[in-house]
Amino acid sequence: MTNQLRSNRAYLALGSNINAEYNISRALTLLQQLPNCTEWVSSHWYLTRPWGMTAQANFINLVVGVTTHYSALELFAEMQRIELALARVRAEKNGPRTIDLDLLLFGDAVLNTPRLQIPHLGLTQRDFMLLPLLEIAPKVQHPVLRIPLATLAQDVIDRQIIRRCDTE
Ligand code: PH2
Ligand code: MG
Ligand code: MG
Repeated sequence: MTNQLRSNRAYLALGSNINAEYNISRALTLLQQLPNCTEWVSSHWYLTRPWGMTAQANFINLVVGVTTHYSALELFAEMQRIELALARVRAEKNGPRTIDLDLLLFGDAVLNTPRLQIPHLGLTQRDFMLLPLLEIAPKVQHPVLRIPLATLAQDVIDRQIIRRCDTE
């Protein structure tokens, strides 16, 4: 059930490497139409090398922040609905995708279910999640490790970011 009184600040990662500019714009429009969600902010868009399965097109990645009255599971369900609306077909693990919406942080929540893990398990290893997140939330702490994400960002070994896109 939606709790109308409590709100949380959540951070979502967006990624696409099929028709990326179009699909990311569509996803942002659909996200911003969600009820129970206000104060959207967006990082810049970043052109990134594929992580994991490397024989695929470069990605565009960014992170958005939102204040929401949804629970984490409710917000995640809405994100999955938007992925389906954008005709995401889950073919290969880490393979090409029209849109990927990942929930990085949800307030101070720590969640470990088969469907959803918060913080996102890739957050501390992926520069394309950490750097855009720090752009819009420079002081945010890791809810388990209780240290600033800015400190963790210094230790990221794999660097996927090629450059910031100058149009967005
Ligand atoms: N997402 C993946 C796998 N690899 N690589 C980049 N650069 N950006 C992504 O968003 C990405 C990826 C699985 O979700
Ligand atoms: Mg992902
Ligand atoms: Mg995903």
